[in-house]
Amino acid sequence: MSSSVNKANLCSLWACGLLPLRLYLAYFFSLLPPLLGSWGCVNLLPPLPSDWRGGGGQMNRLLPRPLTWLGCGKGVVSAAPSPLTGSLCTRGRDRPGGALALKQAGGRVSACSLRAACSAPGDGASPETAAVAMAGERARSLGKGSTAPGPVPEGLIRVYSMRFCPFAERTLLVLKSKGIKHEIININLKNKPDWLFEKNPFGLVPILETSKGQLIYESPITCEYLDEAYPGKKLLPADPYERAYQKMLLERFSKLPPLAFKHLLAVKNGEDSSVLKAEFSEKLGEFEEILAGCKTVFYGGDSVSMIDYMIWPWFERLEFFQLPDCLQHTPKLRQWVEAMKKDPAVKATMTDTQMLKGFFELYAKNSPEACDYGL
Ligand SMILES: N[C@@H](CCC(=O)N[C@@H](CS)C(=O)NCC(=O)O)C(=O)O
Repeated sequence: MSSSVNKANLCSLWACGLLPLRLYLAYFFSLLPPLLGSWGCVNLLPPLPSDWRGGGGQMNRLLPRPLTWLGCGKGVVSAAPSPLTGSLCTRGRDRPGGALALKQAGGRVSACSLRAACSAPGDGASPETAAVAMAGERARSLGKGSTAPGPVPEGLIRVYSMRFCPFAERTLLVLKSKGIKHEIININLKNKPDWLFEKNPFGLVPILETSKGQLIYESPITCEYLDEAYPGKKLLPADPYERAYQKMLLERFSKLPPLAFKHLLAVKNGEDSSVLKAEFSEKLGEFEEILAGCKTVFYGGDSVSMIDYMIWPWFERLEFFQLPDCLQHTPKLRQWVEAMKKDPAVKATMTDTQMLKGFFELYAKNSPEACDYGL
């Protein structure tokens, strides 16, 4: 053990080994508050390795090298497997904006933000919210003042996302459809971290980051990158004309999202939305005709391909955009929607309309809580 780990930290290190076990047991048996007291646990990335549960001794074995605690916003970092891929226990109540740095002896420094840290029991948080993931689909978003997450671990790709973003959903659909191992970092788009602009000069999500530090943004580009860089089922056709055709369809479709958004705003503001609705329906009619011409279930054949995923998030949101009856005169599109709903990647990324509405209520008010709605 490094000499720079003082006695107090050493104790915490051992204590922490017992905590994940306690946390998980407590979690399952709903006994979290009495068992944990003022301790909390932030689940950083993938699930704990099974031997984590063995307690302090085994936890030490999990650490490849001794770990030095360097600093933490509020609370005390006890221990973490490195490089930040397991569970991190902190003592006390971690407040958004806290940051910490962890250093492996002789290794690199990893920084991570406690913006998404746990709510300590007794904070009014339910036992279910006492453990909050920093990375993951349901992780709280990182905002201004947060530290940029450290390097992406080998074998993973990171996506900077926002839980309600239809553009980011495209990227997630491709990640899930191809079974690509990934981690999700949610971004607070109403209170953006400064470092977001270093990842994407437009300051938008989605963004992909590779373990080599490469950054890829703009949803169609992220999706094409994933399709090309990863093996398995190819979502874009191999034939150059078919590929170009899908891209032309996407270009045509790109007129629909702004219309849907304008329609939603008009309805929300009590304005006359009928012209916008008619325009949206007309464009949808073009997609009905195209599908009828394909004579297949999906736009690229009888299995889902890239163009289906690219346009799906807006069909999923028709009710949210207050446009559900737009499919009344488009039977082919209705069949397509039903077929899409059976796709595993689509099932895994669906968001409930009520959640979308709740998010948008806050988003429209520029609330910094919007992106974390429902967490
Ligand atoms: N053309 C971009 C659009 C992405 C986009 O607009 N993302 C929204 C979230 S749904 C965003 O980041 N908004 C932040 C902002 O507008 O400042 C793409 O396809 O990736």
